[in-house]
Amino acid sequence: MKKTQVAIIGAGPSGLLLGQLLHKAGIDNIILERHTGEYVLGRIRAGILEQVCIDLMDEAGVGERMHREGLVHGGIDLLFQGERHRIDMNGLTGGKNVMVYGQTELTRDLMDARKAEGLETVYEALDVAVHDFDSQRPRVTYTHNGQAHEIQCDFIAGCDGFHGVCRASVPRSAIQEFEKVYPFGWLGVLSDTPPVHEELIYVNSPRGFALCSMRSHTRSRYYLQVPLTDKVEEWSDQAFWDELKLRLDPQARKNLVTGPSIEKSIAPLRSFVTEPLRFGRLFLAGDAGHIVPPTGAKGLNLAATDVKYLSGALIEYYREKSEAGIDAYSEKCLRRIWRAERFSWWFTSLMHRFPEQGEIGQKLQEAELDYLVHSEAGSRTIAENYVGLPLDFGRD
Ligand code: RFL
Ligand code: PHB
Repeated sequence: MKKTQVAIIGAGPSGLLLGQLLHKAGIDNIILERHTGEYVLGRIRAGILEQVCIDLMDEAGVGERMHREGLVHGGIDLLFQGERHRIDMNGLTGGKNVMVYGQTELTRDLMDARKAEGLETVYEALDVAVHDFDSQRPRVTYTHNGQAHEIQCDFIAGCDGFHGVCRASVPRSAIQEFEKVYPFGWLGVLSDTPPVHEELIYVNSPRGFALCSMRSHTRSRYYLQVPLTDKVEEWSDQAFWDELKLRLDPQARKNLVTGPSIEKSIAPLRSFVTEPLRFGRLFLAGDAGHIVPPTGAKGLNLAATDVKYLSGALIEYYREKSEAGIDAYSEKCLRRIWRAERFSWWFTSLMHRFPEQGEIGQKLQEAELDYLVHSEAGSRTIAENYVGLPLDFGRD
């Protein structure tokens, strides 16, 4: 039987960041991860960090490479009716920016730091089960290399993503779930080609949404809205580039450099929130508690805010013997989560083609976009949400 203060389930960005922040504060923790480290690093996901996330990486002492290699962006382009319009996020928010730095890189930095400090992460931990979190002595059981193990802990942090075991272990009567599944997915391609533009381009076209993103000056990430029935094997690289070109403006089409894909996958789009996020001594953080459609680039950033609040609450518990922080955790997170859910849902609704809404749906979206890009108030509403609303937003 092992003992630790906080047992963390999941070695994605939430679990690793939490582990690092707790360790910095002298709080012992063990991470259990179902997959191998290479598998976790192989999942190509988020690319955009808000300032809150950047600050947290610094606080965790792992921000050095991010500042060196990350690309600072002060604006995004919106493309509709064949024309591009820049949203000057920096100018509209009093100097705020976002940073292009892949989730893979952020995860790698956190993994390396954890390894360098000799902290325990059990990869390929199978059959993880959480027990007695409604008591003072929670336990976690799992098998590793065919052997059964048990950890006794003070708290369990469920950082195990949407399909994890923690949320699923909460009695149905204690939890409420809110969900919306969108009738399309994103087909993503990663390629070692220079990005088509120096900032991101979000595209509303009658053929569907597209996004031109990047990981560096030499690596691009592109997405296409596709029907949920599409299979990734049916999309050749050539078919992907051809379709992307049809959704771009003439200038971008001319600038687009194509090449072989180094990753290609389809992700479904979902809005999902769990209430509450705390069940006795079990906490949910990141995708374990909520999912946003990726259009607003909010998923990883919300996970970072949960972790900020959770690490703060646990540090307060151990240092000051106060439960005020852990009692407030769920409510504090949910307020920010619902704001990001709203923005992500709205931006998704504005930018994607909803076939059941017909031609009038497309026309109304174009009229709304035309208003937004030509109104300072409209542009600012996009800008301030995209860079991330202040942590104390709405607190009088
Ligand atoms: P993760 O990354 O899913 O990690 C959870 C980890 O838990 C492990 N696990 C278990 N371990 C042990 N036992 C079990 N029973 C377990 N069950 C699961 C899993 O193996 C995994 O390693 O959740 P986390 O840490 O909360 O991180 C959340 C982010 O990954 C996610 O919100 C973002 O990727 C969302 N997202 C984006 N977010 C942004 O902020 N900006 C973006 O630009 C952005 N782009 C995206 C995205 C997500 C996308 N997809 C694929 C949904 C783009 C895409 C296409
Ligand atoms: C990405 O680069 O993967 C990315 C960027 C912005 C988004 C979603 C995904 O809104």
